[in-house]
Amino acid sequence: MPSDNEQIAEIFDEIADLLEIEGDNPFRIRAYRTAARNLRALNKDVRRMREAGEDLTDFPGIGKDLAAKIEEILDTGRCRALEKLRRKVPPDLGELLRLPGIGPKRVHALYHELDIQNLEQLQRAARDGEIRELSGFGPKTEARLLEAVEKHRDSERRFKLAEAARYAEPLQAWLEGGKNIEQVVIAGSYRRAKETVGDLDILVIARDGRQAIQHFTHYEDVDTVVSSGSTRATVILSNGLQVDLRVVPKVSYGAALHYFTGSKAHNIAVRRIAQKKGWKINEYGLYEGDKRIAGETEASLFKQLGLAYIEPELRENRGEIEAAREDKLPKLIKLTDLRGDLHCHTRASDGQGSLRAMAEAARDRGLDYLAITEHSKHLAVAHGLDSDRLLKQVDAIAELNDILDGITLLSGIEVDILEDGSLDLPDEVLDRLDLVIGAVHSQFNLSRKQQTERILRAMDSPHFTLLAHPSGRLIDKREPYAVDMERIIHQAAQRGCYLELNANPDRLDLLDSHCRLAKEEGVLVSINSDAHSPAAFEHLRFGIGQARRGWLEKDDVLNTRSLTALRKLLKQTRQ
Ligand code: DGT
Ligand code: CA
Ligand code: CA
Repeated sequence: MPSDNEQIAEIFDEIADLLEIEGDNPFRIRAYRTAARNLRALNKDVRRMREAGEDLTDFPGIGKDLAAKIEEILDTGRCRALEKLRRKVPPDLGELLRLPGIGPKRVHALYHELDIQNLEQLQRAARDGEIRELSGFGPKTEARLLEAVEKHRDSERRFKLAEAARYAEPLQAWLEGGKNIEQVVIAGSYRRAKETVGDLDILVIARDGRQAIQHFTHYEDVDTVVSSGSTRATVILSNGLQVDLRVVPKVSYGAALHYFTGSKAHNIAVRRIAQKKGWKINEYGLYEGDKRIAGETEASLFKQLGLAYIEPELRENRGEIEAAREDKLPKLIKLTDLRGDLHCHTRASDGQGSLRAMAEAARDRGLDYLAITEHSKHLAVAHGLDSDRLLKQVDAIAELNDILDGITLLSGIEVDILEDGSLDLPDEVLDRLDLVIGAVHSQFNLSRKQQTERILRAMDSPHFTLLAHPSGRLIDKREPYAVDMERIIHQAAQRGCYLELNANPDRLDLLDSHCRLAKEEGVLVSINSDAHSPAAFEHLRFGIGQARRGWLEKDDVLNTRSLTALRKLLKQTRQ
């Protein structure tokens, strides 16, 4: 189906959904639905038909009003009527409509009588027995709704990037071992290094599509084959992760890779550029009329469109296209740019390795320095160190440094920032360390103002070097605490201290948008593993992915500096 038709059909469907929830005129709603269906059934491109001078109102079900909307979408890529509706209706209500057993009338009632705006609220209300009280619902409907919403939320489950990688990498290796399979790449949000992925989108170049699909569906970890054909298949792995695989021809490989890497917002913006030039872009290539003018590689596609090559992590339509046009894209940081790691734990607090084991593991990853930063005493559950234990560790580190080859250990601490913003250890002890990481581990529920003041006050300490996991969020588990991050970043610039990007896959904190803000303010970011075991230096690669999503370059990152340069910078933060 031509992609313009699909785009317009999607817009019309969404308008119909929103009108239904609003309780609009049923005839009007049906007109949008019918038009969407007809557009999908049509095997001609509306754009071409219009350019050929055909009258859109000649189609079945398209009146003057809808024809005008189609023209608006073709010309501008936008639809103002939809935008207006979206502003009026809470954004997640449309999801409720997609549940079995719930139509627009019911969404209307749930919204207007119980103020239910999304699946989570629906689930809670059903569990609390509130829904049976509504007229026209009753206990049976409530139970059915609860079951439907739970099932739906299960299938909507997202996987943390690291967990997806544990499944994706062996699968990729399996595919690469397949007969006649030339190339395998995982596209989608996985390639963009999003913090979580909904499913995996794999592209394969193969001489024989059917054979490649066979090989895929026979992977040992496949739990269910949802569909399988000659060029595409969808399966669910044993952990519930869905994998879509497509076999693409070599000449279309770049176009397909670009299309299925996304994001959708980026794709739409790129498509607009092609349209402005009078070209057409889809997953098979970039076309001028019927002639393919690019698409075998992503590079050829960008080049033809007048854009510099855009790294996948930047493809979110957050300014990367404008930057590519002006050749002002950042040269993104790479894993091999890291020279050290400034945050890890040993058995002395809640880690699992000895000092030496951690040092050697970091060295084996190619790092030149590693800061040992245990918890402080306030965090009793993690066996936080008091002054005595910490000073003993400082001595032990000095001794070990004398005999270690190929890596230097630094003495630090991950000190608790107490509720009033003071640090959990006395100044004269902190003074003995190479660096001090301040961390919020308690009182997550302070008001935004109190939380901000607390952190700002901690940063004022003369020994403060680096703010650990600045937002405090745990992906899927704990929302970021309320805090004025802009002010904290601004203050870090004034004060001359740094922010951590904690690479633990459950955290990935600094958030990508805040990385960009830090860069703009000139605040260096330290990408730290927060390793609690020798194997956990592996986390650094996920931190790099996050930093790249935040537009960071080598020079924006503190621990790309040589040990000598780092020591100088650490000294400067002391006041
Ligand atoms: P996910 O799986 O939710 O983590 O996110 P993605 O980005 O992997 O999304 P997915 O799996 O639905 O689709 C893969 C890519 O395919 C997406 O990034 C862009 C492209 N794509 C999917 N649907 C559309 C669409 O309706 N329009 C356009 N232009 N591109 C789409
Ligand atoms: Ca995906
Ligand atoms: Ca997908």
